[in-house]
Amino acid sequence: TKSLRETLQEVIPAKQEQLKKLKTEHAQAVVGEVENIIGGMRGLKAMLWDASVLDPLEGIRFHGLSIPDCQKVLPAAPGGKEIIPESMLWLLLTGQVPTPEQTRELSRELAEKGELPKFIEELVDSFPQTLHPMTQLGMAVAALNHDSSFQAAYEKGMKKSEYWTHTLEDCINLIARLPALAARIYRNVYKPGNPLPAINKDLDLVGNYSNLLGYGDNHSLTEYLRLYIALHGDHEGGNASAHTAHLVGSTLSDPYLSYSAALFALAGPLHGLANQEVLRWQLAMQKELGDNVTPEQIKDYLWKTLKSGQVVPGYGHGVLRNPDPRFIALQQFCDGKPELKSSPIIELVNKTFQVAPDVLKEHGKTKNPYPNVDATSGCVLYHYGLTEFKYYTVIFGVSRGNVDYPDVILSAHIYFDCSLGSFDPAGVGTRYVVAIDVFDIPLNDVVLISALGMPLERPKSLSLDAIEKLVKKD
Ligand code: NMX
Ligand code: MLT
Repeated sequence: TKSLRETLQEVIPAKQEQLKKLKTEHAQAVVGEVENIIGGMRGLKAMLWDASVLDPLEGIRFHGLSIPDCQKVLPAAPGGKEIIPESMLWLLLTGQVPTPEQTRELSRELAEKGELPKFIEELVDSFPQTLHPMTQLGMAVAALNHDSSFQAAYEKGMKKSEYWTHTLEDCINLIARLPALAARIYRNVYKPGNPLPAINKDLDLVGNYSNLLGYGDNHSLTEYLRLYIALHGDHEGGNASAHTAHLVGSTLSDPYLSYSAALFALAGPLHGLANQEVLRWQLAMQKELGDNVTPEQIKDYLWKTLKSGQVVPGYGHGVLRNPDPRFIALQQFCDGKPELKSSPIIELVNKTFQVAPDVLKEHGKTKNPYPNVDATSGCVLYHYGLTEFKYYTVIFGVSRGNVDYPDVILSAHIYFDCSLGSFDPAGVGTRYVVAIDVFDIPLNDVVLISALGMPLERPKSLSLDAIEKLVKKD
């Protein structure tokens, strides 16, 4: 059985070769035009991203596999049925489906490396309980770079060709420590004084996380968390948190710092924080309308939200133009469990889904009137009794750390001197050709962005294969 490192050792040279060829043979090839600099860069092809592609109608595919495909082929935890982040991580990094043995070996390695350094425990314990859990997570992750293998090797003058091995080591150590870190934050903020169990070396990553959170006996919730965390892992390269990590990683900041930066992008209400906002909004609706709400009442409530100038949380997307298949997968999980299907909060989510798209279409602003993953993800946690909704984005963050960021950071480090796109900041609003050989995407002036209320940045990424296909047409 090959380990993750051995598998990557085989996969990476081929990717490097593919990139080199692309650069040498097609450096001047035009891959698109910049049309929308003041529109949050929607559709701008400006990043290399190999692991996943987001189709507006079909949704996400991970190395070509849809969510139902992944549910068929990716190994689950022993005694479980749902996909787990370890098998998703393997697929995203290598493009290959791991065997159950390879998945178990990775779970074991993560469990063995899962303890937190003492100074991190002390740091987290010193945070005020009132500090938002996402702020705590981001700060503690940044501090974990005290032990960065990448940083230490860089100081000693490592060669570029060695970057990825140290990056991988940092990523594995970081992922391994996330359950203990995220659970400690939960314990300190919501259950102070409760003891934290030791990491069980025979459990998978989420099995341990659930246990540390105090829900280890709830098999159904643990399975939900496995699915949730595996599914949230990657959503191509342009989403706000992934491209933050990509940008920071490209400076050769180590993985801890890159992931920490990404977490702070995820903490915004238009991005990952939407899962807490959805629950807040649905509970307010429930409080105002009571039980047995009718579609007509929900419709009026939606209009009230829209007319007060707020967005309907959990609806709309920068790329998707159909219901998010991650939302569908979580709904299907609930459909298979009678107690979830009849849960008042899940029923309300379903009833809202029946009405909201037509209201949003009539409202006429959003390009996508359908639910995204956040429309249901937090509400299911609420049903299970995990009701502390300011914590929900931490779980989203654990997921992105598990799967997405290693890919971001590895790409950034492997392909560090790769050049993919440029535009002239003076040319706002005009059309610029994006050639493959220039590498200079200027940083926007953040003050200006907030002063003008410019939209969320969300460019489009392309895989190596897709770029190759595109430029070969020239
Ligand atoms: N409710 C009300 N108005 C909306 C909504 C919504 N759910 N979605 C978009 N709009 C408005 C948007 O504010 C914009 O208005 P204006 O012209 O006044 O600036 C207009 O519709 C056009 O926006 P779009 O091009 O459709 O959306 P965009 O790509 O700019 O933004 C989101 C995407 C996700 C930021 C946006 O749909 C939104 O704010 N949704 C609610 C928050 C949410 O659920 N975020 C979670 C996204 C998924 N995630 O996990 O990160
Ligand atoms: C994500 O999972 O990152 C969100 O759906 C937002 C996005 O893809 O832009």
